[in-house]
Amino acid sequence: MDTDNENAVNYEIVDGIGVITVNNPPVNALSHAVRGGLQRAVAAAQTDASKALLIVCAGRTFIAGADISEFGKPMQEPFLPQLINEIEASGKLVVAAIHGTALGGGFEVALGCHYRIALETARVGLPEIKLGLFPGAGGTQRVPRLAGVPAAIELMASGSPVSAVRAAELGLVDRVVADDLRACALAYIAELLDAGAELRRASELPVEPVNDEVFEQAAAQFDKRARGQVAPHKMLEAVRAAVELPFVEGLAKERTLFTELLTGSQAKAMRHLFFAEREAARIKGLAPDLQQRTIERVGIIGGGTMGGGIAMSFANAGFDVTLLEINDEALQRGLGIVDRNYAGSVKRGKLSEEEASACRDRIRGTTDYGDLADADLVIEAVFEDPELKKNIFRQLDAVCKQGAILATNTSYQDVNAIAAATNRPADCLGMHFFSPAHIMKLLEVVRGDRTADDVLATVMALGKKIRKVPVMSGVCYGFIGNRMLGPYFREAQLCLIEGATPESVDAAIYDWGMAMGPISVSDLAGLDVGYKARQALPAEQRGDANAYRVPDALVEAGRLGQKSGQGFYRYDPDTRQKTADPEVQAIIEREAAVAGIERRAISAAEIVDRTMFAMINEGLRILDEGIAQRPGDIDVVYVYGYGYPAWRGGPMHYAEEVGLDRVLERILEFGQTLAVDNWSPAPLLEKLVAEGRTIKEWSES
Ligand code: 3H9
Repeated sequence: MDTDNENAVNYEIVDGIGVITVNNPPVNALSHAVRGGLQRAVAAAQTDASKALLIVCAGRTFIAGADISEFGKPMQEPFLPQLINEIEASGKLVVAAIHGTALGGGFEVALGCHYRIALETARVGLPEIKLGLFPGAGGTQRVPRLAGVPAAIELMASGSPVSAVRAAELGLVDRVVADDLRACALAYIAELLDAGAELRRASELPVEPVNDEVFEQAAAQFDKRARGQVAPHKMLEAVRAAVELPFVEGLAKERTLFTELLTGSQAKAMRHLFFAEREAARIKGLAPDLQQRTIERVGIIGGGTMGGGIAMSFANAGFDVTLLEINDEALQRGLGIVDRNYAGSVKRGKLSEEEASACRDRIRGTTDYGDLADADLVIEAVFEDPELKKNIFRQLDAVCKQGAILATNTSYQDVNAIAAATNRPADCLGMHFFSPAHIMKLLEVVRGDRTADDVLATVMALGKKIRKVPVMSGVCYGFIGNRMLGPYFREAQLCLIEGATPESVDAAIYDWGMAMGPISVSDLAGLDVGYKARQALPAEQRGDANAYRVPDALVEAGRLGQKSGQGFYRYDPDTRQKTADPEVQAIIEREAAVAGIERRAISAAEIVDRTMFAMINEGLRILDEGIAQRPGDIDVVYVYGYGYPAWRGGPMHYAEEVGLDRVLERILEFGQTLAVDNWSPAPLLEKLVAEGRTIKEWSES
């Protein structure tokens, strides 16, 4: 984005109306140049021949917000709240004409105008919460005056944009038109002038009083939905100020709170993720003009939970899907799961009945590989048996048309070996979805040694089309995400056998911000999964025995996790509510005694440092080996696939925040003090600490 774009704002008088056009591609963000241009145009219009003003945008969208890349740097005048006050104070009528998305500060500019007209395809919203902020240019004061306090809280807390029609219902948009926005806006202005319409300033409207409960309920919800985040609570404080204080004082309060957030660590972390997510979509070294393959028909092999979820992701995005199972019984079972999932989406209000049935109709079942002959992409999603996967790829090689992309959804297997089972390894790669696949956003795209560039580019772009967040990984055991999970789980288990309890390990990690503690995650995934995987390995490849002694003993006692009603915890068969189980405590103590471990008190801080730093250490190896392209890619993987708290920015960002020297110091300490030394520091960590460089600096050099 060109922050010094001198032509970012154009002003001309057209048929007596001063038309201010913002033109700052790609999304018309409110850079310094845009703010300055708007200010000059509005000021000029006060004394020129114009009768009224129109603010409109060139390109694909209305202003999409403040320029996020300016955050964290010294702000230059004019500041946005001041500019918006000047727009609102205009002595001549000002109308905003909205197309695309009017977001954040962009929507706040529109709210500073006296009236708003929008295309019916437009969306408006206040997404600042996703950046660890809340609207900081009058949004918290003007929206409650226009739409009422409950609607304002909902809009700002969700961060999700609403349609122009919904915005009109809420009183945030005054007119919605089907097309020809500029002409309609000019006609609307003429109408308003003819009618002698008042200069309706949102700041002058009263706020409808609300019961205190509205704030209390919202705060209670944030404690659940946005656990650990400060911005939602600060937003409530600002809205409360709108209710209790005159506009000018409310605005000042908003500014103070907003500035606190802007300079805080949570907003920094979430800003990092905003840019990391967009960067992750780019593959270094690919030709920019690479021709992508056309993907319209998709085949999925395996109608289990994973295959069904993947099929839904494609069907929901408008693709034709053929789901293949080994026999009719398995196929009907798989399609049954899909039906139930769609019913669930309708029940939760995610899809209407009609939408769900249209999506479902795009999925057809088959037991015949011949039906995949025309598929542009086939994704294998059967269970983790390397021979079975290779066999499937051989069959696909025989039936699929030339140019079709063949993908495996494996979580751990060697993608190169699977690709080598075909005569077309260049067309093969990994597409690792996360369960439940129709909901989870992450897609690890695994590049095999021989994967063709256009195949990779096609699948990365496809990931976006099916509304996932695609991140590329090289081939290694577990790719980026699951490979880093190994040391994380190891340390969680070691803390357990050395003295913690399932509850204390889970509580430490959950309170730190992860969506779920690692012990509960193991129960959810099924303890037999890891057990079988270990059994298949020779003893010397299974790692530190103390890290799996307890789960092995649980499996051998028939405790497989949630699915058998008991694992590390006991689960209520109806509610799935978990409770601690003294039997498990006895097993832990017995196994510790067998291993000769003297149990001791383990603090929450130790649990957090051991699990998190073990994960970071592995992340640094992954970077060094080139498995991940950048540290930000790893962060995106963890936030979108593993319930890592966005407000901590991901494991690599967290490492930088803690300080790499501190991470190294703790790792060395653990290596010296813990019974088994699992703690050799990643060479990259030692190198960066020695050189006094950050991971980001290294990655960008
Ligand atoms: C705010 O407004 C605070 C105020 O309340 C108070 C201030 C005092 N700034 O997403 P895309 C870049 S906070 C800078 O791929 P799409 C983006 O990095 C802001 N850059 O496109 C990318 O660059 P590149 C509140 C931005 O079509 C390119 O534009 N607003 C900004 O999929 C294309 O982006 C938001 O949070 C920005 N604001 O989606 C809106 N926005 O090509 C954030 C985008 O180099 N933006 N870029 O990677 C979005 O949600 C989406 O970009 C949007 C378009 C829906 C607009």
